[in-house]
Amino acid sequence: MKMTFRWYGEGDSIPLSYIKQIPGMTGVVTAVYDVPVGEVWQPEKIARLKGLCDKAGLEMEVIESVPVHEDIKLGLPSRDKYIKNYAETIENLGKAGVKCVCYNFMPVFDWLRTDLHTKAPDGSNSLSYRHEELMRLDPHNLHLPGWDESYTSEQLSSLLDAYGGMSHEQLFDNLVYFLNGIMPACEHSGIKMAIHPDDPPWDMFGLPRIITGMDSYRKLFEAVPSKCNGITLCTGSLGAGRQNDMVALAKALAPRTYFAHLRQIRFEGELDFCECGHMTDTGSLDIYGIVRALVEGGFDGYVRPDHGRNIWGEDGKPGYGLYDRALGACYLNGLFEAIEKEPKR
Ligand code: DNO
Repeated sequence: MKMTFRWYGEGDSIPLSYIKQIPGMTGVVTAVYDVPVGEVWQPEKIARLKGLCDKAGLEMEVIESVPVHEDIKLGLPSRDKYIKNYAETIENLGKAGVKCVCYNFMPVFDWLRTDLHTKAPDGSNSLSYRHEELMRLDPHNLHLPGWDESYTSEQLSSLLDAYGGMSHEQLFDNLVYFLNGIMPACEHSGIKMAIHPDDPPWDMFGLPRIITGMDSYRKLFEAVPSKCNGITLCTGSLGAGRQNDMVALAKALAPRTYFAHLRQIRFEGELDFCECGHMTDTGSLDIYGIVRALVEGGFDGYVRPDHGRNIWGEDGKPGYGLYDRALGACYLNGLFEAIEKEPKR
């Protein structure tokens, strides 16, 4: 296992030198942010980013994300051009030593929350989701921090129309078409793709979502058996679906899990949840059990602490402040060390 930390590039308020000071930190998970979605990431841009990481003594082996152009998800004729570009980006990343690429296949929107600063009694604040509030939001005017948006506000409405009536099967077929198109580049450059689950794992605003639980993964691996087709196990995303037994999922999926986003949530209603610190005792997911299941399942990928709270007066990017994620990394490192050092049972 390699512990990593998400870093939003030079625009991030958290310097690499601070990340390096977190015990056990091997590298950062980052991206080239100034290339429009769908265009090739040129070697110079990648090299610049890697140079900054090298200088800070941190590896850059995971990219989150190379965003997928909406035309690919929509299955438009123009997708072939974008798939070709994506494959070229993969080749360029492989040459720079990248080993794993995280991406998602959610139509239009990435992760969704209804409040970015829900206050806890201890004065900290975190992200939360209330389904009724979401239903009241206007999808035509929605942006959240950290999204890799491939559209402008003006394009959003026509994009929502373009998806009108798209079935889960169509979207899934478009995902398979995309993966088949890039697998040769992945195999050639030694890059493992790690699809991020839909967050939360249910349909939104009438848009289909297809990476929501065990059945999705069974279908996905059957359709694209290459070992370069793997997953990002995001406990907070999948775990928001109460039907998902996260410990069982972690165990079953460990060999195809190349990247793990480990975080805690607390259920507050059938579909409602609030994010909280990483420890098992603070929320509804068995983080200890999940880590144990990963280790016992043979997981040997990258881990990052996921969304943290804002604590100690920090006013960080929602979910991505320094302090609580650093605490999360230490907690997770402790769990991994303890479980990995147990004599084999
Ligand atoms: C949210 C993140 C997601 C993730 C993308 C991957 O905090 O986990 O935005 O980076 O879905 O493509």
